Amino acid sequence: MDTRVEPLWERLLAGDERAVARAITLVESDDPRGRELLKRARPRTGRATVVGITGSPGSGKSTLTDGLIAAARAAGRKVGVVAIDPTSPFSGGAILGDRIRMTRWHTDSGVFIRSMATRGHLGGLAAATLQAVALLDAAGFDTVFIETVGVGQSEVEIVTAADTTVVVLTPGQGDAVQAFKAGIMEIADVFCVNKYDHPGGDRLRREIRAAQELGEHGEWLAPVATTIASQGEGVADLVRLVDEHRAYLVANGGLEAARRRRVRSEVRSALGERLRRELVDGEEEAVDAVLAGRLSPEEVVDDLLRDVLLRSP
Ligand SMILES: Nc1nc2c(ncn2[C@@H]2O[C@H](COP(=O)(O)OP(=O)(O)OP(=O)(O)O)[C@@H](O)[C@H]2O)c(=O)[nH]1
Ligand SMILES: [Mg+2]
Repeated sequence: MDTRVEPLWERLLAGDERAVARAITLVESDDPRGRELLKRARPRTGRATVVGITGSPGSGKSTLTDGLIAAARAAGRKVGVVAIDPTSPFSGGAILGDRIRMTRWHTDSGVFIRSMATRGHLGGLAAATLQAVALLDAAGFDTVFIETVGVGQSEVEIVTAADTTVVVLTPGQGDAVQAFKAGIMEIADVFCVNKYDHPGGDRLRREIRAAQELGEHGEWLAPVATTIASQGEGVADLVRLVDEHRAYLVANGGLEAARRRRVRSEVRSALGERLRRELVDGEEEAVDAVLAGRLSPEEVVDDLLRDVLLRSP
């Protein structure tokens, strides 16, 4: 076992991008070699700055990320990007927009970009994503961006596991209200009103402020950047606000908390997925038992859980 991962491990530690790509694939498919690499990588994590970027489809997340990559590169940092591609139930494939908008970095060995489909993660999407982040961290990537459309429990779980979460909103879609309802306001460390060239940007900014005054917040009140990402406008300001949040975390012991959240998300996602997989086997039988009046749903759940425990290694 060890002999098989050894060369890959060495290359991973040296920051070799192809080794990182291979390791992530092994982890995604729940391969024992992936597990071994992760185990070795774990003690070497905790250095990277992890920034989550979330917002509705087409709000400009990738364009903004592109600008954030440029700033990080200018500061001499190595950058990893993990973009979650919502897998369309119709096309069955991943949307390639994320990659396309960041192609200019493909020749830069200091930038690693990976798209992950939302489907087909045996260990859970949040777990697989955060494990990819851990591998990048161990491989010496200084900043890791996670881009994700802010819908669905596992996506929110992923993005709240970042050190700093940027919520991207755009004018003219009643977005502040929607975001408020979807509980996305609370996860923002920094807001970004993108497409500020569109009408209604100022109004959206005011709506965010108003919503913040109503809601609860701790010491840190998420600031609002206004950007025209496609023209690079305001991106420097966004970078500054993200850096300020980082400095705030450093000064308040918040990085430890973020790291803890990250590992918790990973464990929770992996546990949920494992249980779901194990339970699915006995599900139909359980439904039959309830339908036939032999057992109550609660009794069926007790039985299923007992079976899982008996089977677990
Ligand atoms: N007018 C205007 N267009 C923008 C701005 N920022 C991005 N765009 C455009 O909006 C479109 C979507 O941008 P992306 O960066 O791909 O958005 P995204 O949120 O990553 O999209 P998904 O990953 O598909 O959810 C592209 O055509 C961008 O060029 C902006 O500030 N103003
Ligand atoms: Mg995108």
